[in-house]
Amino acid sequence: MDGVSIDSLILKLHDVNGVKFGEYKLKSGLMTPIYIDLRVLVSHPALMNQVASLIYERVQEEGLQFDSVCGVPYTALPLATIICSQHELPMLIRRKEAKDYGTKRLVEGSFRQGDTCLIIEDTVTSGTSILETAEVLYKEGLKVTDAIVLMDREQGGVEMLASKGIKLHPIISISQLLRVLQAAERIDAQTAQSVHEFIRDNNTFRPKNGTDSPASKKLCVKQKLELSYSERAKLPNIHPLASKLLKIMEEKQSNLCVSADVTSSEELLQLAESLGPKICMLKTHVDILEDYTLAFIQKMQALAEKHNFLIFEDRKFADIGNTVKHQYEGGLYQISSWSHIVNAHAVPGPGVVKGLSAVGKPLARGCLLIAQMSSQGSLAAGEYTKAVVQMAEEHSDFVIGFICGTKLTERPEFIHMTPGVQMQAGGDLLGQQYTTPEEVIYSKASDVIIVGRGILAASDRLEAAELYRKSGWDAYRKRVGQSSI
Ligand code: S5P
Repeated sequence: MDGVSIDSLILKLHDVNGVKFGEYKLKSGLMTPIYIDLRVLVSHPALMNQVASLIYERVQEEGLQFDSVCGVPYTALPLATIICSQHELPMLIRRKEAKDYGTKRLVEGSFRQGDTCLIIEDTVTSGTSILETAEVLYKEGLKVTDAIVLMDREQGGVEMLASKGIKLHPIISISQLLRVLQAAERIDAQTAQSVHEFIRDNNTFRPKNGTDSPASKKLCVKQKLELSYSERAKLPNIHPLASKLLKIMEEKQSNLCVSADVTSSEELLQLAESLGPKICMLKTHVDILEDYTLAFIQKMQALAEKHNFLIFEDRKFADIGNTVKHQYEGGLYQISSWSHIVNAHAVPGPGVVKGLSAVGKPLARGCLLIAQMSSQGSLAAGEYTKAVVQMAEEHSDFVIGFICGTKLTERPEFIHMTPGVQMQAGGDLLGQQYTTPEEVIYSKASDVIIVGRGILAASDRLEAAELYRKSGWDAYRKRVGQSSI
């Protein structure tokens, strides 16, 4: 499925009023700035066919195995019919109410106990409609492992269904929809922003940060409402590099990134060799090295391969797009040629991401935006942080996450990485502030701890790295409910 056909589909859905902006009241009474109503599709047969084809392409891309297909009544019912008819797939119909005569069946069509049924839906908010349909199918002895949805409002449906064992494959996300409509000047930046905010503030899956009581927090953990690193690695919209990182983390049981702030390349290589097995990522400040050479960086890359970690050059780009492009690609260090991940300040505006992306995207690199800083008096806070999150959402084809102190978005595709970590809270004389691995990963729900002097200043660096690895990993297991609390 190519981006062009999705983009054109989004514009057509907007043309036929399938997507509307304004003030609309939801069933729940909540006012929403965006209203998606795809019931209108039945009046546009060409569009209907295009949607059906995209859904079927997705089925093939994912290599889904199933015995029958069921559309969630009513909007997805004709979509399922078209797909099943065109590809000669057996279909099932779920009745909304059992008829009061005859067989009283809730599911029409032939099937065997233990058969797998693929669910098709037009729009997902919380995922409840899909779950209701799945529950009716379960009662008939059917299995449901996957569901495909045309439009995902990104309000927690993917996560909720994953927690119930159903993998949801969205074709269009609301962020993509907003991006395309804004690029085509169908909506302005303010409208896009208000929808982003609404989506962010109305996640149906988990109570908002700060408002949940300790008891409900505990409940969340116990019910395993949070996706594991490996579940997130398989999310349909995830950036390949974020997916790779999450897989490494799970495989090595490590959410530790060592900040290798040393000035000799020999020492850096020694660190990478000895701590390599303990870490998911090695962070460098290449410009503090006194003896940088091409041969050194090649050795570094070989060690990253050998020990399966990613390299993150903490360059903190912060200039106009054209300048950062050169800084990233050229000069003495040619960072883009060896660093899997770089980071950037959002202060110049989206141009900085566009400039870096022009170089990094073709190389399958990724970028972290600095949304918060660990240093005392940091100006990266409040509205600025919110704007950074929005910038990341609008460039999720290159931005894979954030440098931050706490989890900033419920979108599980984004990786949160936190510096300023030591076993004991405190700080240094130049404004650095430290939090513990437990606090960062468990309480603040970040994903990766970045540790420099906590390890570098230890008499036994390997032993210290193992302590941080274990502490970060235990906190993660506790968070996702893989250990007792
Ligand atoms: O807000 C930040 C962002 C970063 S990337 N605070 C930070 O400390 N960092 C970096 O993390 C910083 O440049 C340093 O390389 C590392 C923290 O090192 P430590 O020795 O204080 O753990």
